[in-house]
Parts: sequence; structure tokens; C-alpha cells
Amino acid sequence: MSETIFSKIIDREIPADIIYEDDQCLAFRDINPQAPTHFLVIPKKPIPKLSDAGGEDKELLGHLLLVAGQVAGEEGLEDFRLNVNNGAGASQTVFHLHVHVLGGRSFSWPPG
Ligand code: DGP
Repeated sequence: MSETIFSKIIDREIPADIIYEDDQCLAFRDINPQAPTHFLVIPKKPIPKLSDAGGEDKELLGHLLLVAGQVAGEEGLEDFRLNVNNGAGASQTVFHLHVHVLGGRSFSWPPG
């Protein structure tokens, strides 16, 4: 997979406001926030998009969700929304799997 802006953040080649890190993943604030709190949780493994993940990634995908919920709690969020854009037609722009975590405002349903 070609290098993305997120692999550069993992490698500390470009700066980011990192709020959580462990051996499997990283969470950092979105540069273009869509809510008062908006951060991304990404695996260190360079999976381009969710549909590229396989059975071997089962534990990692669960870990991303647990970290998303844990960091949301640390950010003081009780209600929050998770979003994963899969593919350009679903508004994915960075092809390194990421979970958006948004909170601090109300959200409508269905999403746009
Ligand atoms: P998506 O459209 O789902 O691929 O979302 C990509 C998000 O990544 C978008 O909300 C903006 C964010 N983003 C893009 N480049 C950077 C960057 O260099 N730093 C940070 N912190 N966020 C970025």
C-alpha cells in the first residue's frame, strides 16, 4: 500500500494532536473537525479501507472500537457518533482505515 498522510502521522513525519497511542493504534484530533470533539482512531497496520480487512484483523477491529469508546469517555463524551467512510463514493479521502469519533453536539439521522 502506498504511504498516506496517516502513515506519516504514525511515523511522526508530520505533526498531529495525538490523544491516545498503544502498540496497535493511534487516536488524534481531526484537522477539519465536524463537531466540537472530532478525533480519528487508526490502526498502525496500513489497511486502506474497512472492506480490505480480513478475518486476521478481527481482534484489531474490535480494539479500534474499544479505544474509540474509551477515548470518547476520556474526552467527556457520553453521547457520540462513530463513522467509517469506506471508499471514495462514501466520502473516504484518506485511504488508511480510520474511525471518526464525533461528539459535543446533537446529530440527526439518517446521516447525509
Ligand atoms: P475521510 O473523509 O473519512 O477519509 O476522513 C479523513 C479525515 O482526515 C478528514 O476528516 C480530515 C482528516 N485529515 C486529513 N488530513 C489530515 C491531517 O494531516 N491531519 C489530521 N489531524 N487530520 C487529517
